[in-house]
Amino acid sequence: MRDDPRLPTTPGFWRSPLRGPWFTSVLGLVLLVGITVLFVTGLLSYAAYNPDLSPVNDKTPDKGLLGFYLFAWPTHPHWLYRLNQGVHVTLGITLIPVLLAKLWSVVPRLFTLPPARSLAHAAERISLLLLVGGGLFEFGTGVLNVQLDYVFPGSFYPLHFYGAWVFFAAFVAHAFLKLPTALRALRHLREERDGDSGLVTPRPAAPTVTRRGALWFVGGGSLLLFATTVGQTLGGPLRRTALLAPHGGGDPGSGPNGFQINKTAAYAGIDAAETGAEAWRLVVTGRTGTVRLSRADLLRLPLHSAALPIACVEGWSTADQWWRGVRLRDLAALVGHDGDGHAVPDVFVESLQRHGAFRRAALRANQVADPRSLLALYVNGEELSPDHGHPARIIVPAAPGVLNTKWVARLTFGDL
Ligand SMILES: Nc1nc2c(c(=O)[nH]1)N[C@H]1C(S)=C(S)[C@@H](COP(=O)(O)O)O[C@H]1N2
Ligand SMILES: [Mo]
Repeated sequence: MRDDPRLPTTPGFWRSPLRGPWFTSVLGLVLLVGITVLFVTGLLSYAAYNPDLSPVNDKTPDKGLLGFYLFAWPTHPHWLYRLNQGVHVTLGITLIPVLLAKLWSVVPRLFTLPPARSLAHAAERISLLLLVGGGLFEFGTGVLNVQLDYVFPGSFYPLHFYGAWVFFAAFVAHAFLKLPTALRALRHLREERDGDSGLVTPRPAAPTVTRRGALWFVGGGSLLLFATTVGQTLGGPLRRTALLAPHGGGDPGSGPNGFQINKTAAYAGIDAAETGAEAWRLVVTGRTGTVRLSRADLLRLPLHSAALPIACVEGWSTADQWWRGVRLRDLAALVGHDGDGHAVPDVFVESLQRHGAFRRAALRANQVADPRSLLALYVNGEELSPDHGHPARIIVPAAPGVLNTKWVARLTFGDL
């Protein structure tokens, strides 16, 4: 029974002559580098959300020690989040063929019998379960988030965050155990010495492609995904090549407001009646009380310009746009945070929107203090369009798009 080649638990069931330590090792080393970069850019992306600022940004209040590295996300250089997230999403998508090929190359071992030869072997197999499960989970939730427009709004963050720690812990253990074997396999480039890897089939079928050919095939798949994704983080005509990117590609229209829109005013339930000059007031609260400002009041304050991108967690971003509006720190000064022994504090931003995960956001003091952080009224010389947040939106250098709240109604300054 144990030798029946019709059963996947029998080594002879797996017949591809491609499988072997060399093939697995090449793919494994690519993933070692790639997944490490994914982990680092992922943690940085998480830090960029100000996840420790209550009451709204903190979607993972139980992170405990896992938030050890959180720091005040900087505002320089202004394209920092655009680069970080472009690398995270583009690289993640590009690595999918490599991940699948790697799993394919080791699949016979999934069926090895007996399931555990010893305690150490059992521990190793459990760690592999976390590795494969965690990997599929992280790539899966990432792709779903990018493609399906937040199928799990809000809960994506804790899922992808805690999943990343589980996955990466198993990944580090696996890399530690396997790196010597992988390097050895690469050094013996030609001779396929199986050792006890259990990867080489005892019953090879006739080859239809060489190992190198198979690697080119995987690499070609990665290249294709890269070429149809990367356009969403690049500006100009290349954006049209982002065939796989749901928001980043396509045609956002032309003119000053002609750049990507995440949620439209209609989607967010913003009624033109509440954004008109008659109805709309900005309510600003701080140390010395509350002031209510009409759009005309805002226009009498000093206006400043800044060239800044919108960079979404989904990986798409815009080139720099010219925003014009009132500095956040000037608004803070109106309510008693004037720098005169009263340092600029954090701010809690609320929009007119009544439902949705991104209707509110918290910004940190260093973001409020930056002279390029604006409550923008204009973009590229024109009033903001309804979809880009008319009558006023937040724009902060180097911050994730989700912190750039549109249709702002209320700013509350104070330490959060
Ligand atoms: N009120 C409100 N502001 C919001 C959002 C939202 O859904 N509601 N989406 C945010 C996200 S996730 C991004 S990426 C940017 C996109 O800005 P844009 O649509 O002007 O490109 O707006 C941010 N501001
Ligand atoms: Mo976003």
